[in-house]
Amino acid sequence: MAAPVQGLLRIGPFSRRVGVSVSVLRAWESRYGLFTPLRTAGGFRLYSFTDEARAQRMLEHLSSGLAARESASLALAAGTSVGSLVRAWETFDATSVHAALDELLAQPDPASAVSRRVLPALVQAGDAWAREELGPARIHFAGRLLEARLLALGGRWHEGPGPLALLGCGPGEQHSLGPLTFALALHRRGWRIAWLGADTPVEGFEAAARSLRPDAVVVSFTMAWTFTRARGALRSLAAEQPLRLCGPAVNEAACADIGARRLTGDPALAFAQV
Ligand code: B12
Repeated sequence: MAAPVQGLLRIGPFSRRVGVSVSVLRAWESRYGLFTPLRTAGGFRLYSFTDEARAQRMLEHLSSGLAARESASLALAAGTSVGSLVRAWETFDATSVHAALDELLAQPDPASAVSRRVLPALVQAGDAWAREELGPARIHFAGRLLEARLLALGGRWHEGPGPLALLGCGPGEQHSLGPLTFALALHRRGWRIAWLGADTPVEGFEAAARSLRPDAVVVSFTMAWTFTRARGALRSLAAEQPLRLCGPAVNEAACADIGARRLTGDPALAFAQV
């Protein structure tokens, strides 16, 4: 029997969260095996983010006019590995995280799988976890394991004859998954990658660029304060190097002011912009 885990919901709150009555949820579970709740020592069922995602998919299929059985099998089939990934993040189960990522990343273009499937799940789960006591720990656990896997995929990305991109996160900035995904996609299109990682001083980019002479320098910012603080230094960097800025904190007007170009859209597809 599993002990109660913070962030899991009993059937009443779960029913309110997804907007479906308790009796209908029970029917979906017993007839179609739609949910896989944990059991408390006292025998209560506890529903997770994965169950919530399945309920949402079930509702979408039902509203598109499909029968319940068909909706349930589609809801179960779609996102099986993302569902198990989120469940594994929630329970700090590193073995299952790696198993789900093995499946998700085992394809010719892993950057696309990361961008379309893994990161949206992380953002959605992260925003939900942010309200919970265990939330920061889960975000760190999930984010750092994913970062390690993406870096492992880039193990030999410095090799090859192609143009060179120097990439990393700006000073104070730990959010590396967007630029890492971009770097993987760029490497797949023939670029070599020099990765400076999280929290890199602008002077670090400057010195590395003088030494490596890259064809593009890409700096990422997620939080407004890290970007605002770095703007002056970025202006000097842009005067010397082919600077591109990316991430949610960056906007067109600031890039124009700095003298840099902005990379936008899906990190797995933005290689066409360099
Ligand atoms: C994972 C995560 C972390 C991990 C990061 C691990 C890692 N190696 O990256 C860790 C645990 C380190 C972390 C720490 C913190 N985090 Co955090 N984190 C997240 C989370 C859950 C996901 C971020 C992510 O990777 N998203 C995936 C990217 C690709 O999506 P995106 O950022 O939305 O970017 C879009 C576009 O901008 C574009 N894009 C992004 N990068 C690039 C690159 C290129 C080249 C291109 C073309 C496009 C592009 O693609 C995306 C989709 O279109 C978000 C939740 C959220 N709602 O975003 C919070 C979030 C970003 N974190 C937040 C905060 C507050 C923090 C902390 C301050 C928390 C704390 N007190 O410790 C620290 C700050 C650390 C620091 N100094 O940077 C806030 C930021 C609020 C804000 N805007 O200021 C968020 C939004 C959570 C929230 N709802 O409050 N975090």
